[in-house]
Amino acid sequence: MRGLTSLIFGISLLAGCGQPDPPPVMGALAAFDLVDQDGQPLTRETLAGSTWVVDFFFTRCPSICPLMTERMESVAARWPGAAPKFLSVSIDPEWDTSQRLRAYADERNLPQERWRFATGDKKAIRALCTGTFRLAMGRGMDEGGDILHSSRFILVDAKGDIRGAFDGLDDAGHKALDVALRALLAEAGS
Ligand SMILES: [Cu+2]
Repeated sequence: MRGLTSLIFGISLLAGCGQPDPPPVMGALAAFDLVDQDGQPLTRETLAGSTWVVDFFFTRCPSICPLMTERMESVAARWPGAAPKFLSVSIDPEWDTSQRLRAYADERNLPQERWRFATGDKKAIRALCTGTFRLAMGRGMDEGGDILHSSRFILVDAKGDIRGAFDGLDDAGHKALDVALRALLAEAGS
């Protein structure tokens, strides 16, 4: 009886201690076939089993990408260890070969053991960006060398479900991302 009482007490304590609800499922990853900075295949299956923070960028971006990469690095610093993992997909794949992505990550000393960079067929990248993640992606480069893209960081869980989209350049976005990540990693038990 005392065991039951303490069990009930324990459950109500858990319910009251403010662990936020896990973020709702917003969609699921469709299959894709890309290549990473090491020239290795990167597919939906590569992502399975881990929680990922995903963004779209390009290495020669004259505007927000340098800051997005810095802010992504700050997420990695706030979440040291194995989880989450990070994926940055180039929207300029003709320029951003695996070698250029690797050089970009090397130059910035980014934690590549948990951060993948992806390139590949432009149509496949467009499908992933605008179809699966519902993010904007410009059709061409403007005279300033910029290509329209989103500053959002997308959260993908270990099952390949999309669990949130956060402004990667905004402090409030990062706070919300951290809350969602905490709930998601508790749910995943990792
Ligand atoms: Cu950019």
